[in-house]
This record gives sequence, C-alpha cells and structure tokens, in this order.
Amino acid sequence: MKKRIKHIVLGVMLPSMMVLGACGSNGENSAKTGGTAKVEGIQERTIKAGIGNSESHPQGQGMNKFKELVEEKSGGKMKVQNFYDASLGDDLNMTKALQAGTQEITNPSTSPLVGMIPEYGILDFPFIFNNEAEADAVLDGPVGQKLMDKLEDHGLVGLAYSENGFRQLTNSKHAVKTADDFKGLKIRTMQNEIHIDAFEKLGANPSPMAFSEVFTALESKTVDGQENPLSTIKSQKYNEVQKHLSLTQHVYTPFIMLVSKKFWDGLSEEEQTILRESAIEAGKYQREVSRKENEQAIKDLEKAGMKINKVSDEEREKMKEMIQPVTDKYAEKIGKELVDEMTAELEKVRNK
Ligand code: TK8
Repeated sequence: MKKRIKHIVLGVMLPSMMVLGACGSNGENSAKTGGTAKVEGIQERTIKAGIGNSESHPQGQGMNKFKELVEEKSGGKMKVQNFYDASLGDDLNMTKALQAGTQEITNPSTSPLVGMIPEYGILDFPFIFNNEAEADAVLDGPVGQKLMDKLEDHGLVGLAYSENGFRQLTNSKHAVKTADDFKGLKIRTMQNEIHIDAFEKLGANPSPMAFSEVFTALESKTVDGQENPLSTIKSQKYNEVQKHLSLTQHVYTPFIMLVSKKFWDGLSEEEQTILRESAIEAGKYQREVSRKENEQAIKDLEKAGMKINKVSDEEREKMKEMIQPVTDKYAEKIGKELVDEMTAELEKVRNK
C-alpha cells in the first residue's frame, strides 16, 4: 500500500519538476524554438553541471575552467554550479537527466553513449589511436562533428570534446604482461558492448558497471580488475585495492561536453556562443592538464606501491589481432562510410 502511494505522489511531482528544470533558472525562456533562440542578451542563470570524477582529477579541473570562462564571458550573469564524484549520478543517469531537462550539463565518457548512438562506437575500437594527437585530429575534425550532430535527435547538444585518455589495466591477481595473461580475470568494463566483447575475446570475464560502483567492487573482490587512465587510477585510489598495473594502453576514451537540448533551445544565441566557446577553450586546457597528470600519476602510483608492468608492442599487437573480429563486427554494424572516413583522417595525421 505504502509503495503505491509513493508512486502516485511521484507521478504527480515528476512532470512538473521536469518542466521547471527545462527552463533552467529562468521560467520565461521555456519556449521550444527548434534551435533558433527567441530570447536575446544574457539572462541570470544557474547551470547545473555534473561529472563522475573528483574535483582534483583533470576532468574536475576542466570543469572548473569551464565555469570560470562562462562566468567571465557572461559578466557573472551565467553561473555554473559544478557537482563532482557522481553526486548527481553516473554518466548514463546524468545523460538521461539532460534529456528530461532536469540537469543542464554533463561531461560523460563517450563510451556509455554507444547504447543510444551506435556510431560513437568507432571511438571505442581498441588500439585505433596510437597517440593523443591522432585522437585530437579525429575528434576535432569532421568525424567528431558528425558524431556530435547525432546528439540532437536524442535531446542533447554536444559542445566540445576533452580527454579521459588511454586506458590501462589494473588487477589484484597477477601481473599482466602478455595477451594470454588476461585469461580468467574478472574485469569491470564501462557499459559498452564493444568493450565487453573485446575483453571476452582476450579470455577475460567482463563485468559492465557504472563508474561510482567500481572502488567497492574492487575492494570486495566482486571483480579482480578494472581499466582506466592513470589519472583516474590515482584519483580514485584504486592502488589501495589493486596491486598490478599494466600499461596496456588498449583503448582511448574521450569526454564530451553535453547540454540538455531543452535548456539549450531556451537560450539566446549570445548565451549559446558563450557556452560553446567556453567548452572548446576549457577542453583544450583540460587535455593539457590530463597529459601532464598522466605523467605524474605513474610516478605517484609506483611510489604508492603498485607493481607496474610494461607491455611490449609485440604483445599489444597480439591483443589487437585477438580483438580484430570484434572491431570488424562493429565496423560493419556502424557502417563502412564513417569508419573509412575515420581511417582516412588517421592516415592524414600519420603522414604529416
Ligand atoms: C566518469 C567516467 C569514467 C570512465 C569509467 O564518469 O566509467 O570508467 O572512465 O571516467 O566517465
């Protein structure tokens, strides 16, 4: 009986909450204008932005830069309120909140978006990028833009990419130096079918899970390992519950600055420009911070007692071959055209 009452109350409250959220802090600007903003100038607004990582992580530092830029460019009228550590929810919940219009901004990894927009999967192909410059070229070029354009149909607007980074494997069981060493390890993956299939091909036992649950899952040994960039391994203190760190560098993950389309459509062009420019500028700054932090993090993790294993190019090549059928399967599913475009883009950077 109690449960039923709760449902009825929620059912009444939710729609009105969503309408309120969709207007941001300014109730007048709720009109949906199909992209062409009706309002002019800059209004007083409070913009809620949530991320999964901590404030000290490069992602948190990037969001602080974004806040600073938006406030500066709007003469203090547009205020960004940052929420860290998944306190507003994990990537997928926050993305849904943007679609509902109850949260204005989030900065997820692109990987969990693949369930909704399969094309983002091209970025999840293991070993597709050799270095950060290649990732930047694809993301900041026409392929990155094409992917962003797909968001609008899903109630989202993409402003800029930044960097989560190259992912490295940690685990509590044994050193992973070769492709065979993955066998039998239970590994937490992001909620992404390409990642899941790839780890299966390596003989591991993948367990998809939201980010905020990872530390506890490692601590309680529900899983043996996880994979994330060095900056995250350090800031989440995974070293406290994981002994081995392998520099597998098996896949790159971008972050993307997303805005609720319901909120976006109520903004003036001037306000939209402020948000877009700030996100692009903050994204550049964030990438620099991320790259410096990864260099520092490996030293700190070693000092903290992690056993660090290098992985030879030869072994990484073996892993790539084992995973190739997965890449081929999703390349076909996503469509040859986009995959070829990315390949051509990569060729261009490689021949520079
Ligand atoms: C943070 C996540 C995280 C990602 C993951 O919200 O889930 O492992 O690497 O950075 O996006």
